[in-house]
Formats: sequence, structure tokens, C-alpha cells
Amino acid sequence: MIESPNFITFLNENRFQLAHRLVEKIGDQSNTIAAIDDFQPQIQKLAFELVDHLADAVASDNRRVFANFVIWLNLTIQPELKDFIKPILIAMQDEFNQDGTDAEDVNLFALSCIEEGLSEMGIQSCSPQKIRTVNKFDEIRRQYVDHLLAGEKQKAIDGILKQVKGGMSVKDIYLHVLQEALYKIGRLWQENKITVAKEHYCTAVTQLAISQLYPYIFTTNKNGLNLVAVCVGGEVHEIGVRMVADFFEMEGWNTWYLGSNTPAESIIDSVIENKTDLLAISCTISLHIRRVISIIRMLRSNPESKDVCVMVGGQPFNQIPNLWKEIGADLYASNAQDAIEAARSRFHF
Ligand code: B12
Repeated sequence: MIESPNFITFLNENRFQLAHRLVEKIGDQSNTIAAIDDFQPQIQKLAFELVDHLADAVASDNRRVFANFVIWLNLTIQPELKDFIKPILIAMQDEFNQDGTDAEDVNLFALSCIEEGLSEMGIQSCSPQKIRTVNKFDEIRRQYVDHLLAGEKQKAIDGILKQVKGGMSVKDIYLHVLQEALYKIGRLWQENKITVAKEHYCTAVTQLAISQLYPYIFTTNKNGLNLVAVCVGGEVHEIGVRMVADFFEMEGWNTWYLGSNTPAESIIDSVIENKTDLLAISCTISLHIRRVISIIRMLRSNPESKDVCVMVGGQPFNQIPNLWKEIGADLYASNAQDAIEAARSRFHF
């Protein structure tokens, strides 16, 4: 881990002022887009988010945390604001290059993050989540998504249940149909092809479908191993870790799936109370990586939880190789099936 606590503290404590200064700086540039006054609050928010992600990249000692955010921003931001990303990045460079900056550490690392972000501005996509061509499942997934987009929830769910009754495993349905369908929905939303409301609807129906699969999940003999599965505080993307917990349940583990947005103290309490062998922590939004780091530190500093095995997963870990090691986790897996294999190598169940 990079040791620059002063710099991180500086960024955390001065985010608003810094964002404000960056916006002033781009306003001072004579060639800056005339529309700056029309979008003042949005540009302020944009500058704030960039500073926030920079702090995260520094905290996790990983430039990709920042660069991937820049790529994502570039793809999803409303068109009127796109032209402001680069000037803000340049203003950031200028800010951290100055002598006498309020930051105590000379933060070359932060500058290199900004540079990497700038060099990624032309890149098309950072998402590794392309639809995988697993032909057997393509048609089932296509029909499922079509029903969702048409608002036909009963048909969507019936299609899934029919497959399970016909012998398709719940694991295959989770990984190759529902997960991929949600990735597809995410891309449609990112490309502005569906509304937020439609995306929420598709997610809600998928959660309903998952709950209707439960009778097919809780049937296995128990192996005596305990799993606690959580999303860190602030994180609401809970379906991925729910799938992970269900895969463990199907392998005979006792699982405590605590869902989204779990406060750090409750995670530690639950780990101790449930005699946890493995803690699965999920993080989707890269800004929450620092919360994963802080939970791991809290666990290690408590004699009652210091030895628990920690497995992490979720989008930032899928995009940034070795991030999981750098933040002090014991295991990582890119999806629910690989999570079982990774745990097997440790617990031999
Ligand atoms: C559904 C959804 C939501 C729902 C979540 C509802 C819920 N109850 O879960 C709602 C609408 C609330 C939501 C909100 C937001 N979302 Co959203 N959302 C999605 C969407 C469409 C699907 C997520 C999902 O369920 N995927 C399916 C699961 C099964 O896949 P998964 O999470 O990757 O999990 C697998 C692996 O990653 C891994 N894994 C996951 N966790 C763990 C843990 C361990 C221990 C292990 C081993 C493995 C593991 O195994 C899982 C199973 O195989 C994605 C699109 C996408 N590409 O994922 C966007 C997406 C994740 N959301 C996004 C964004 C930006 C947001 C918002 C910030 C939007 C906003 N401006 O408000 C907020 C954030 C809120 C917050 N504070 O967290 C972006 C994230 C971009 C980024 N890189 O930061 C995405 C990628 C959309 C996009 N294409 O831009 N979202």
C-alpha cells in the first residue's frame, strides 16, 4: 500500500474547496467552452467526483481506479458536459504541480494517475463485461431480456422456471442468463437506450426471479463451514454477492447474506457471532474500495476476527488485476463459480 496518509487526508478534507478551485481554473482559461455558466452545478459535481476518485486511487495505490473512472465517465456523461472532463484533468495537473500546494506530500503518484486518465480519454470502453457467446444460453437470455424490456415480467420469470424444471442448473441460470442479462441492461442504460425506470424494473423482476429459484437452492447437506456475504457501506449493488452466497449455499455452506450497504461495525459483529470461516465482500462502485480497505483493517486489528479469510469481488476487482492483493484480501474471484473454486483451494470441501 502506498503510504501517503497526509495526502489522502488532504484530499478527503478539501474535496469541495479543491473542486471549486478546479472549476475556477477552467473558467479562467480563455479558450474554455462558453457554456460553463449554464452548467456550473454539474461541472462542480464533475470536478468533485474526479477528486473523489483520485483520492480512492491514491488510497488503493492503483492508477487504474482513476483511469477506469475517467473512461466510464467519458462514455456515460451527458454530451454537454463531456468537453469539461479534459480541462478539469488539466486543471488538476496544474493544481498538484504547483509549489506550495496545501498537500504536504509531493504527490507524484496522484499526478501519474491524472496522466493515465488523460491518456485514456480516447478509449471506447473499460468494461470487460461483454456478452459472452455461450451459445446454449444465448437464446434463453435474449428471450428473457426481450420480455423484460416489453414489461412482460410473468413471461420472463416463467421462461426461467421452465428451464430449471427442464433440468438446467440454477448455477447456469444465474451466471449465463441472469447475470449476463443484467450486464446487457446496464449497457443499454449506459448508452441511453433505456431509461433508469426501465433498468430499475428489469432489476426488480430479476430479483423476483431469483427468489422464485430458492426452492431449488436449499437442498444440500451441510459441510459445517460458515460464510458471511456483504456489500460494503454505501454499496447497493447486491445481486452479485447474493449469487455468490447462493453458490456457497448450494455447496453445503451455512450462509449469512447481509445484503447491501452493511455498516463496517455490523460486518465485524456478524463475522464474530457466526464463527465465520470466510467473509465475502462485494464492491461495485470504485469509490467504495476504500471502505473495503477499512473493513479489512478493522478485522485484522480485532483479536476475535483477525484470522478470518477475506474474499473480495465485484467490478473494480475484475477490471484491475491484483487490486485484491494490494488491499490485503486473501482471495478473489471474478464470478460466483470461480469463488467456489478459490474457496475450495483454501478449505478443501
Ligand atoms: C442493477 C444495477 C443497479 C441497481 C442495483 C439494485 C440492486 N438491488 O442490486 C441500482 C439501480 C440501485 C443501481 C444504482 C447505481 N448504479 Co448500477 N447497475 C446495475 C446493473 C444494471 C446490474 C448490476 C448487477 O446486478 N449485475 C449482475 C451481477 C450478478 O453481476 P456482478 O455484480 O458483476 O457480480 C458478479 C461478479 O462481479 C462477482 N462478484 C460480485 N461481488 C462479489 C463478491 C465476491 C466476494 C466475489 C468472490 C465475487 C463477486 O460475482 C458475481 C456473480 O457472478 C449494472 C450493470 C453491470 N454491468 O453490472 C449497473 C452499474 C454497476 N451501475 C452503475 C452505476 C454508475 C450506478 C449508480 C452510481 C447510478 C447513479 N448515478 O445513481 C448507482 C450507485 C448506487 C450505489 N451507491 O451503489 C455502473 C457502475 C460504473 C462504475 N464502473 O462505477 C454500472 C456498471 C452501469 C453502467 N454500465 O454504467 N444500479
